[in-house]
Amino acid sequence: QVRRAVCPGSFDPITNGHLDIISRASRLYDEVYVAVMINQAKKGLFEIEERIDLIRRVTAEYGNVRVEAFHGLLVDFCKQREIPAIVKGLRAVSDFDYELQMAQMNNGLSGVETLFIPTNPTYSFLSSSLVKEVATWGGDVSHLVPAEVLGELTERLRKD
Ligand code: COD
Repeated sequence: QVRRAVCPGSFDPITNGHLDIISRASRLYDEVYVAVMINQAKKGLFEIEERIDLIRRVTAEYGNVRVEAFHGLLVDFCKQREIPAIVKGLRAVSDFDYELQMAQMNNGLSGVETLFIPTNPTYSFLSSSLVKEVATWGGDVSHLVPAEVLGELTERLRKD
């Protein structure tokens, strides 16, 4: 039996913090899905297709990671692909409140389990929104995102 898990998120854009969790999950499971969840209320900096393209480029080396977009409930994404486990990174206690709620809701909805991986402390302060804010004002984020993302980010913010 193939062991599958999903790492869900917005990934607008993917950071080294996300990548750390995805790479660690890829060592624990046979197949890891990265689900780019579509939230129509939140217009991002990157289009969904651009986010997917960036994630594919930076996870290609792992060999067992598949990247897909999804519009709907995470539990339905899991059901359709027979994925029994959600893997999330925990940055700090402050993440835990909301993550626990979502984990319990998802388990109640469909029985899917959520597993937490403690963030590499190097990335415990890192989020996509802070990266965008710092980059907007010319701050150096080169150590916080993969090189592919840095290139796109600089280009994008220059255009806007
Ligand atoms: N270090 C380690 N892990 C990190 C870091 C970091 N620095 N930053 C983020 N992560 C991990 C966390 O596990 C985080 O949850 C995940 O990456 C994604 O992060 P983001 O910021 O890209 O994504 P969010 O927080 O916007 O994602 C929320 C979801 C899209 C997962 C959630 O809203 C969802 O499941 N939506 C689908 C609709 C649904 O099913 N709703 C009901 C939920 S009960």
